[in-house]
Amino acid sequence: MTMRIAILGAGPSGLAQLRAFESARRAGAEVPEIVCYEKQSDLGGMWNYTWRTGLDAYGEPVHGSMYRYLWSNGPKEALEFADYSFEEHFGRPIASYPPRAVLRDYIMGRIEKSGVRDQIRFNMAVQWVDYNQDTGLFTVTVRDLKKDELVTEQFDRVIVATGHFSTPNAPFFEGLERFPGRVLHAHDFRDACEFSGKDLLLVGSSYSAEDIGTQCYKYGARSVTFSYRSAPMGYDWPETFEERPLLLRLEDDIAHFADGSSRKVDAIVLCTGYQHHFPFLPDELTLRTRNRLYPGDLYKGVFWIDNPKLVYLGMQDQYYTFNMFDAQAWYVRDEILGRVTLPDAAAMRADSEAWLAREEATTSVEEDIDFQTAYVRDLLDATDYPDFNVEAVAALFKEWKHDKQADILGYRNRSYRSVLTGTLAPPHHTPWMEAMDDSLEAFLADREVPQVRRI
Ligand code: FAD
Ligand code: NA7
Repeated sequence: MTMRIAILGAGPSGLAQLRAFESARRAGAEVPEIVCYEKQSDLGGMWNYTWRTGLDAYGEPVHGSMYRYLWSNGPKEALEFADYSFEEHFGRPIASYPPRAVLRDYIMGRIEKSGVRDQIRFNMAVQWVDYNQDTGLFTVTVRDLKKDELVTEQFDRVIVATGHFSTPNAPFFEGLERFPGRVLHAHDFRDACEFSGKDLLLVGSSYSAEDIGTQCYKYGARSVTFSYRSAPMGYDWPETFEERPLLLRLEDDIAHFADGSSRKVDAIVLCTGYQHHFPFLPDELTLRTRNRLYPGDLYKGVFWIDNPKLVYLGMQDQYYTFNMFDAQAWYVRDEILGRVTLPDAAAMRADSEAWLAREEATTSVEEDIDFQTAYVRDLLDATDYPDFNVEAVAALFKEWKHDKQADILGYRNRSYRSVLTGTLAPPHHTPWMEAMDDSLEAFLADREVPQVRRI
């Protein structure tokens, strides 16, 4: 009987897995039967924008955490698929920091070209996965959302690619329940225009805080106060920004901070990160980790050591994204096709722990970038994924960090060189702070299309 594989999720990670098998099939390999379950009605994962928050049309938790006016927060040259350049997709060089719709178009382009869409079953939400020790098979139970029916199928392998930026980590602060303004987690943030003219408090000091803060400023917020738990971000912020230590409590609309200071705010966004959440997995198969570069219990960052027939893709905190998911997917494919053999459990655990220790020893962003670069390099060297100069991408990430530090509102105006094509990206027609329209059409136009500013 043909081996059967279930891929859970059709975001960039799940799509990377489909694409990896397809490339082997086209090269003449016999590949397993693959079923990819996706609860949304289209592929693209997080890159699909939805206006919905809370529950979707079928009562499932809304996956999307992306918002309107979201532009890539890293240069596109750092995430380029090694087998499909931006230049190939768009037919010409484009600027380094595209808005969400442009990146989604790029993801879709590779997939439509590879013809794997037929393997995806849309509107199918995975409810439960069981492993039977006796048969060595997984039973996957999925709700067909349109028919409102449960469907059960058996598989030899399960690949979890459901992402980890959808279930909010939402801490409580005393007085929050009586705060008179709007309180939301970044997961539910959709439109910066809502906060025009307002004094905003953002709790957190990482990517979401920084990006939602600068967005809100761009679209007219009166002031932005960040509250950090560990350390301030330390950018050269505009005058109406400030960074304060941890929020201790709220009294009505007055926020009190750990340094004894206070200020009145109109709305609060908890930019406090996400939980790895797998409600469809039994305890013994569930990955438990904080957001880190090397989650434990996984060999090569992907194989569940206690039962390597279960794989997790894309569960790392991410400098690298699309190209790292590809490197993982190609490696997983080769193990499934018998081209790579896994060592015994003790050796896998020792290897994983060595990586964990190495991650824990890093002391700077540069070392973190080097760490993830070494991880991607380790995977790349073992497969036929088109080799790309991952060390040159690491240099891009360091340049990006430097550019951000130098100019948090202007770093998206910079251009970087593709390590695939050697092309230096052209500048965008409009500085990011003035580019109010985030559509694909506006981005790809020769110049800014005038529009009314909606504030
Ligand atoms: P996801 O994209 O999250 O896809 C997971 C898929 O699994 C989804 O389609 C979901 O519907 C599906 N799924 C989940 N549960 C189930 C279930 N039970 N049954 C069936 N299907 C299910 N990365 C960048 O490279 N650049 C950026 O600028 C950038 N900005 C970001 C901004 C925000 C606000 C967020 C949240 C993330 C950002 N990222 C960015 C990271 C982004 O998450 C990755 O680029 C990428 O989307 C991760 O791919 P994934 O396939 O692992 O997960
Ligand atoms: P991150 O990068 O995981 O960061 C979470 C932030 O939330 C970080 O600054 C944490 O502080 C802070 N945090 C977490 N818990 C608390 C509590 N209890 N109190 C105060 N602050 C807290 O998540 P992001 O949402 O920023 O980014 C995730 C992805 O979304 C990323 O890929 C982006 O591109 C978009 P810490 O530093 O740990 O003290």
